[in-house]
Amino acid sequence: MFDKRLDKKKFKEEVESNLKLLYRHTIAEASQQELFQAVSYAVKEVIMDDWISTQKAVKEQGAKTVVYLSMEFLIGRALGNNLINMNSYRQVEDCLAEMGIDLNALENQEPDPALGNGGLGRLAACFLESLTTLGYPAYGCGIRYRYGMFKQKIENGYQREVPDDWLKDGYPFELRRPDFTQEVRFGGTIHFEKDANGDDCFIQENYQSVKAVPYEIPIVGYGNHMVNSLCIWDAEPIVNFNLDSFDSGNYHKAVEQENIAKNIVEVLYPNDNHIAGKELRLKQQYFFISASLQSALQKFKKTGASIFTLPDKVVFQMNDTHPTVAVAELMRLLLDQEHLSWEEAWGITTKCVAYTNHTIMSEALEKWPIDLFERLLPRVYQIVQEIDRRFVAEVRSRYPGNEEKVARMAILYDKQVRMAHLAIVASFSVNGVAALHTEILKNQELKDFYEMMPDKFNNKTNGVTQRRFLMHANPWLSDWITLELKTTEWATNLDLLAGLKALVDNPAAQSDFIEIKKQNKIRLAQYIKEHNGIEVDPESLFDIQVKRLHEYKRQLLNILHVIYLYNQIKENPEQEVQKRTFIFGAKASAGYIRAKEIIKLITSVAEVVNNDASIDGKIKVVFIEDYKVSNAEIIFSAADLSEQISTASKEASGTGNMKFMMNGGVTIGTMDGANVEIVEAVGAENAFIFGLSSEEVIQYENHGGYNPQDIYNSDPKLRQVIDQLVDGTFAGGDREMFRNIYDSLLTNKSGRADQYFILKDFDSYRQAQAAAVAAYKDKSAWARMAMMNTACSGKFSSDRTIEEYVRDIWHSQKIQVEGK
Ligand code: GL4
Repeated sequence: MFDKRLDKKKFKEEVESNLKLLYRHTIAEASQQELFQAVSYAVKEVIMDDWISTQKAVKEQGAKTVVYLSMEFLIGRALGNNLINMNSYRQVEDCLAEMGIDLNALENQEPDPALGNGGLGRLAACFLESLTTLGYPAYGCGIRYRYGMFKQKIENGYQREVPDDWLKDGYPFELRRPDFTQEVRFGGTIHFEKDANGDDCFIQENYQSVKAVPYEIPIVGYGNHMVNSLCIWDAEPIVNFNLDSFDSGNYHKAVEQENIAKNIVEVLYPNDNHIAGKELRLKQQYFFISASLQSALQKFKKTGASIFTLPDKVVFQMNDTHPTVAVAELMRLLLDQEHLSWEEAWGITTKCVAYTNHTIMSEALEKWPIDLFERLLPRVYQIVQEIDRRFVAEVRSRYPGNEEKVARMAILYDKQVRMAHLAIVASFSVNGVAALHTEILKNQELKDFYEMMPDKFNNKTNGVTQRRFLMHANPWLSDWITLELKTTEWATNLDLLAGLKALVDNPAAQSDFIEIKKQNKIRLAQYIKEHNGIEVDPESLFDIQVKRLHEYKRQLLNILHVIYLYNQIKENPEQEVQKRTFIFGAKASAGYIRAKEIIKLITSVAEVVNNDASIDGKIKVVFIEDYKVSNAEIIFSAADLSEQISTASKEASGTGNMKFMMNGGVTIGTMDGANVEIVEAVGAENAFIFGLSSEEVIQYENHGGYNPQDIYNSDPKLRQVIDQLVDGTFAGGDREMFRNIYDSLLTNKSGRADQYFILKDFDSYRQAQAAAVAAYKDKSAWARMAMMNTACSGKFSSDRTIEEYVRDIWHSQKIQVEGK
């Protein structure tokens, strides 16, 4: 239904007037970027009314607000999605076409706001969208990084990082809100003095401070006129850089302040599942947390309610440990500004904060050196000390004489602040992100805490928004679903997809489904041709692995298997084989050398395989440059096989697995993360499962690993593949290029040999691959399988996830917004 306010004539006039106002241009004179800006402002104009009425309704109805605290929000492009959620995509497309403007081309002008690394940041974005679609008052708090996730260029097969200057043309959807500026203080010294009333008053001196200025981005709900906000903080110097400084000799000071402020929000740390532990990162954390909490308290106090009712009105969800300093900052505000007693402040804080754990990777565990923490945040550190002192006393009284337990559980230990412990101690809820992950937290990683406080622990299996990853990403499939189900209601009730089960054996429906998949494969093939210059055959099986590059995600297992296939094809040139295209997309953290070596291996194998005329194009390998939210939408819809092959126990959940599933991609994967629940939903016969179980992996790990040499010696075909890493086959004769990868698999030069069980799982993966290819031969059986995946994906909507958070953790209420 066309949004009434999006009157065609008015919309056209608006676009023209925006062009004139912004650029002094007419449509004929405008560049595509200028048109994108003008159209976006016209759309924002409509959003604005709903934004205003939503904020009014939130105030009036006084419902409990969810504040999602996150260092990352990987929101992706907004124009297309806002139009989808306003139910106006097709109408605006037509309207623009009448003006000679191609909406799709304009969408491609939008920078991809990449304020996140991968799954964790994208989840935060899906959550805000679902919260809004479901009608809950909520907002996200994060950082307005000047440079987001770097852009990836592949040069000579290697990754090169290019800064992501996403703000260079101006971002039309954001709104600067200088009225809500906060001051954030770092460092200095602290002491107490008595104030005029004789109360203890806390004094901080010689500190550095910066101004935190919020920008708001509208989060548009689907078809409900509700608009929540993502609030991202920019840092500005307190002393404005002005010409007077020259005269007063303050020039240096002014420049210094400017630099301190600029530095804080300069760049997103490009690490996923890994902590760099840099001082600037702690500054970023405190900066956005202090600003967010000060601002939330101010908003609350304006209502005139007693501070003791804060937990009835707001809940702070901490997205991993990155925002955990919020625990101590909230205490600080309640103690020093509201003058509450420790017990009162702790009572409120522990009813307001909840924590989500997103990983068990040990290198991702945040621990800050105490001396750094204390120097940067002297008052906050005092508070953490007191929280620790009280908690340790509690552990001692609960487990008398068990000093080992105390050492394992303390917040301050070995000259470090353990952020996860602080988060767990203060939070009223601790959740994992998939059933298996939560069990591992309870029984392994966080066992001591689970035993002491079992009621806090709960699971919330991740989900993704079908508005972006189905409706926007796959319009052909979306239209077909609507046609078959005779309703668009699946847009807000994804369980309705189960209705498609009735069609999986229907030949006409199967051929529709196959045809839609083919169209999506053609679209991706065009993208690959344009961006990689490689021709791929849309009739071939598209086998896709897109996600961050990490050893535990095992892109290496995938490419080793490609090498194995290549060898087999070369040895048996006459044998009929299924034509396949192996597609990879992955960014490696800038400092993660092994990950970068694996990218080079993939691109090198691609080079050899794609240019070997003797295999007649039977397999092709493509590494898609710069994997990001916008091209992800094209990629998910085109997959036949979805590679979810992490070492069991390591992938907390995964969310790409869900995006593939919705779009009819069939999983080849291990029993890890949410794969377990995907298989449960779709049936083991509609997925290809292989490899060690998480229990087996954990068993091996607890006993020092296993010996990959045994496998290397007993499997000649696998040995050939491994040897090819160091015989120059894929390195133009260079025997050293992939030596480190080779060593990591066979020796324990740097850590345990084959730490991620690649050799151990290879044979089982090879069999699963063979089974998948055999199944693909039967087009009808494959279509059935793919359709079953879409039909059973209802559970993996982030709407379901959010309803569970609301039911078990947040207890917030929906609000009504009047759509005009
Ligand atoms: C992650 C997990 O690695 C990933 O499995 C999960 O789906 C995601 C969202 O919960 O969180 N944790 C970190 S750290 N980065 C992720 O993507």
